[in-house]
Amino acid sequence: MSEIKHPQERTLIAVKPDGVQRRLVGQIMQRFEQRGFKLVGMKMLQVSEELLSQHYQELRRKPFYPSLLHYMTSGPIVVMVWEGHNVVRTSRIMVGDTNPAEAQAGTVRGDFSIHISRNVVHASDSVEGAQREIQLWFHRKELMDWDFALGGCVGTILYSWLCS
Ligand code: IDP
Ligand code: MG
Repeated sequence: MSEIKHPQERTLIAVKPDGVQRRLVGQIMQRFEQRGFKLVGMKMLQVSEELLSQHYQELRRKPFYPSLLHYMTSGPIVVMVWEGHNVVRTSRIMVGDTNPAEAQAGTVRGDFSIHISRNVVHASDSVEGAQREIQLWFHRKELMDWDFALGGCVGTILYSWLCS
């Protein structure tokens, strides 16, 4: 059996301060692991307004931007990079609508939140956006390019279609 390597898509997921304070980090991570995505980066930090203004550059002129800054700097966040087939689109579906009132049950926002100003989690909204955000939040060496230690197809059976 030979293993075919494909370039894998990556996305940025962050548990926002309300998610950390409500002890939801584990449950949110579990959903991504359970789905089959691969964790390649993770850290906890108190984010600066400078970094946030770059992250949310498209929202700087929105009326809610000052309250968004206040919310996002109200405590530490946990920021992660997840990898896998179609991870950007699939994570947006898993996270649910920006407004939790519209988010489907079964999504992170639909299960854990009720108001748009406290929606628990961030997920990149496009492949290009994800690349920009990953570069903004992580140094290259903070991202782990790991694989199944035993190589070949051992372990990849559950998580990948790359074995042939
Ligand atoms: P997204 O997080 O689903 O990608 P965006 O439109 O990119 O949604 O907005 C970024 C974040 O800004 C939202 O997750 C939410 O925290 C906040 N936000 C967006 N719209 C509103 C609003 O109308 N009132 C308050 N906060 C908002
Ligand atoms: Mg967004």
